Amino acid sequence: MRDGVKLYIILYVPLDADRAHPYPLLMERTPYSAGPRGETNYPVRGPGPSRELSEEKYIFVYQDVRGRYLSEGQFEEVTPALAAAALGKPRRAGAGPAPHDESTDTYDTIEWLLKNVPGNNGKVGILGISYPGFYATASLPGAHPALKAVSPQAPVTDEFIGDDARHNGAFFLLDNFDFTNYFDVPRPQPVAKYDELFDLKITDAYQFFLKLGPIKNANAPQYFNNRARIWNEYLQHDTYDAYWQARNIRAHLTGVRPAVLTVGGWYDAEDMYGALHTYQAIEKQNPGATNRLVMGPWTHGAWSRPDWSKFGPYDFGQNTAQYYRQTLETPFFNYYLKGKGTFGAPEATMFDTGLNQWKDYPTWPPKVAANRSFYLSEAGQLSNTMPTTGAPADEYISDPAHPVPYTAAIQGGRNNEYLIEDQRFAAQRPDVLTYQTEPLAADLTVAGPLGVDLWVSTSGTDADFVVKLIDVLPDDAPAPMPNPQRLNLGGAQRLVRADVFRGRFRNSFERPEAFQPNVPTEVKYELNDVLHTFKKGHRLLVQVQSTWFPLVDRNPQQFVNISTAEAADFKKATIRIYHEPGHASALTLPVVGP
Ligand code: PG9
Repeated sequence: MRDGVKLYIILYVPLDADRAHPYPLLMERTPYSAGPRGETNYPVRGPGPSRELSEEKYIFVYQDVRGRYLSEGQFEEVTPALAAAALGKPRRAGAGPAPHDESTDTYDTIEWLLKNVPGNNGKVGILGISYPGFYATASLPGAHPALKAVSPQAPVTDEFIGDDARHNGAFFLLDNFDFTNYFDVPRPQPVAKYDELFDLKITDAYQFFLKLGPIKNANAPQYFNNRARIWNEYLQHDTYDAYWQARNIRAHLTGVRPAVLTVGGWYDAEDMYGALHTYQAIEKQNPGATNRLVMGPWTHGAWSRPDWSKFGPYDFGQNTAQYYRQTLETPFFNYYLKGKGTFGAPEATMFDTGLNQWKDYPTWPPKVAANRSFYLSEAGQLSNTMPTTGAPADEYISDPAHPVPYTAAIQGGRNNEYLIEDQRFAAQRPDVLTYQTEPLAADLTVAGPLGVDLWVSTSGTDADFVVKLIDVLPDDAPAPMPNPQRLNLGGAQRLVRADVFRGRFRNSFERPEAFQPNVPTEVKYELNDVLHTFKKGHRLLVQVQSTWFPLVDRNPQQFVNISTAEAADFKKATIRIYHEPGHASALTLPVVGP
C-alpha cells in the first residue's frame, strides 16, 4: 500500500490464463480471512464467490484488509473515508506519509494486480457481502479506472442509524455482544487463527442478558474486561457524533463511474438498511450512474446459499438464490468485465413478499406510489380516517425488568426468523398495543419506506418505541403460499416490517433530549422499505411496544447515560399512545395502484 503496509492476498488463476486468454480480476476484500477457498468450497462454490461465477472463470482475488488475519496494519471499525482530494493515484516517493483509507487500499491493490498477475484482461470487479459489502462500496470513491463493476451486497453503511451497531440510536445488544467477542481480539501481529475473548455457551439469551443487568456489566472480568476496543467505541459513542459521521460512507459516494449492482434481503437482520441506502445515495448523488438494486426474500447473504426456496413456514416456490445468481449476478459481471452477452436487468428487481413473485421497477421506490395513512384509532382499530373525537389515549406499563421478547423462540443467539415471525405471542402481552383494519376488500400493494408518526407520552424521561407492520392471514385462509409443512397459518400475524426508535433522538441524532413526563410528544421515523401485497381478505395490523429484548438493549426510561447506567436507573414507565385531533398517531404506507 502507499504507506508501505503489506496486505495479504490469495489468488486463483485459471490454468489457461495468458495473453491469448486473459481473464478479468474479481475481488473480495474481507475482515473474515482471505482463504483458502478452493478445496473447502468445492463443489458448492469452487474458488469463486458462487458456483456460477467459478464456472465462468475469472481470476479470483481475496484480500485480508488491514490488521486482519495475515495482513499488516491496524484494523479500523468501518474505516473513515478520506476527503476526495486525498484519493486517486499514489503520491510520489518522498512526498511524506501517505494518507490511506479503504478506497486507497483498493486502488493500490488493483494497481499491483494489473502489473503483477499475468493473464489479466485489465478489468476488475469487486463484490462482497456485509462487512465485505462495505469494502465493495468503499472501492467507489476515487475508483481505479480499471474497476468496471461493483456489487455491494448487504453492505454495512451507517452503523448508528440502521445497520449492525444501532438502529435509530438503539443498541443492538444481542448481535454486538456476540460479534465483538470474536471480531475484536487484540492482535499485535498478523495471525492466521480465529479467536474470541471469552467462551460462553448461552442457551437462553433472554435470561442471560436479563441477568447481565446494565450494559456496563459486559465489561466484567469474565466478559469483555475492557479488552474489546470496538465494544467500548460503540458504547462510548452513544450519539451520532463525529465518530459515526466519519463512518457514513454515503457522503463519499460521488463521481461513481463503475456499474453498480446493490443487493439486499427483505429479512436481513443486519444490513438491510445498508443495501437500500447505498443504492439510494448512489442514485441521488450520481444521476448518470449505472446503478441497480435487487431485493429478495433473503436473510443476511442468503442469496449466496446453494438453495433459498423457503424461510420459516413460507415457501417461495423457486430457488430464489439460484435465480438471482443465474439471471443477475453472473450476467452482470460477465457483461461489464468480459463483454459477454447483454445485461438488461431493470433498475430495480424486487421480490413481492406477499404475492411471492419477482417484479421489475424502472425506479425505486416506484414513482406511482401514493401515500396512505393508517391511523391508530380507539378500540384497537387501524383506520384510514383521521380521529375526530378526543378519545382517551391507550397506555401500557413498560417494565425493564420484564421486557417484551423479540421472538417467541428464544435461543442462545439471534433467531433469524424473527423478521417473518407470527406476532400472536406479542399481541397477548399487556405491554403491546395492537391496531387492526377490517379484512381488505381488494389486494393492497405497499412499495417503499414506511412513515411512522406517533404521538406518545411517558411518565419517565426517555423511552423506546418499536413499531411493527403485520399481515394478518384470514382464519380460514388457504395457505398463502405453497406450504409443504402443512402448518395451520390461519389467523397468523406475519411480520412484514418492524424497527425500533430511541425516543431521546426524536429531534436530532446528535443532540438527544429528555421527554417531559406525561406531555404528548411527537416521535417520527422511517421503517425500511417493503414490497408486500396484502391480499384481499387479509388485515393490516400495527403493534407498538417499548422493549424488544434482548435484540435491543433496555432503555432505563430515564434520560441518563445508558452506557454507564446502574441497575437502579432502570425504571417502569407508563407509556401512552394518543389518537385524538392534533395528536393523531399513524403509519403511512406508499401504496401502488388504485
Ligand atoms: N453484518 C456484520 C457486521 C458488520 C459490522 C459489525 C457487526 C456485524 C457482518 O456480517 O459482517
